[in-house]
Amino acid sequence: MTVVPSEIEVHSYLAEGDERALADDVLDGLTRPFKELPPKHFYDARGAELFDRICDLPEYYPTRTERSILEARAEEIVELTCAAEIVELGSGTAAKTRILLDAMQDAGTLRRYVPLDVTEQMILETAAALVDEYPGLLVHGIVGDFERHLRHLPAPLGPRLVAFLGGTIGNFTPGSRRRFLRGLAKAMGPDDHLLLGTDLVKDPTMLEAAYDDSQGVTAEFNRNVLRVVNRELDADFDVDAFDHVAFFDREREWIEMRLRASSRQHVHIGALGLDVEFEPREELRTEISAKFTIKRLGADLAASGLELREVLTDPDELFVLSLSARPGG
Ligand code: AVJ
Repeated sequence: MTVVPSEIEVHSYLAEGDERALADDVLDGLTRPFKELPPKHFYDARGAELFDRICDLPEYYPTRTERSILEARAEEIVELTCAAEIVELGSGTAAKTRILLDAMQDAGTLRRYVPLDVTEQMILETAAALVDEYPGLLVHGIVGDFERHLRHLPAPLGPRLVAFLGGTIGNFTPGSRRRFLRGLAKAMGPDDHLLLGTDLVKDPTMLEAAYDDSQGVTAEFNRNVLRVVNRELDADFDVDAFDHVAFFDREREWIEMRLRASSRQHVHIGALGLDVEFEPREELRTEISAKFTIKRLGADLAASGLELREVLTDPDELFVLSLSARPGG
């Protein structure tokens, strides 16, 4: 039996509805003329591990760049926000969060960490490690989906820093991005700040290399979504018959990842009683990862009821961490 220290509480809002969400997305996405699956289904245990490997790839600059900005500016972020707690959306292993927690501890403002993630095990392990590392820290974990469960955030213990790091905001299409940010703004109080990580528009060669690495880790990550569908929905995708495709769409300013059938494919999805056909070279879109200009970032935030207060970037302007808040707050 595991003993959970009293500083930790974890609430789960995911139930059987979870597999339903995959089933709905598969039914929706694979019966369209232009097939598509949302990227959130990449992240089973194997997908999360592959993503961790991506973050360490030489071509994948966002993770280390965001970390370097955090290291350089954490003290300033804490000073500007007076944050007593971090609410982290898609917290994962909280690797970069510790930089902020350290700065809050040094400033004497640190009270609580509120991680929100779909993986309960990850939240439990991270919570246990953090209460050891930060004496007196409270952890209120939420096992849920940041698109659906923001209303379950606990009442604040002080000024909140809502952290949405890594550039994950780029996975939203422009319309749903603003809807999401609007919901976030509504969940924030006048003393709260949003710390948002966004990848910037840059040389397409550099962008495309980051999503098509020489070791093929991203390709495996991409194909992993088919393994998830095979396992969870009793499907029979021939995973190796799909090639990894990644390109920068210059007009839409986003990276798009697709899986291309190398030959005609018939796929049966047992749990849905659904048969899907892929023509030779037909593509399935698996992810968009939007890249920003600072101007568009400000416009998206403003349209969502948030005011851009600080733009923190690296010397090469590859990535931005922005601080924003409700106007007047
Ligand atoms: C986790 C969404 C930020 O878009 O860069 C990495 C996911 N996909 N390589 C990104 C990803 C392919 C990543 N995010």
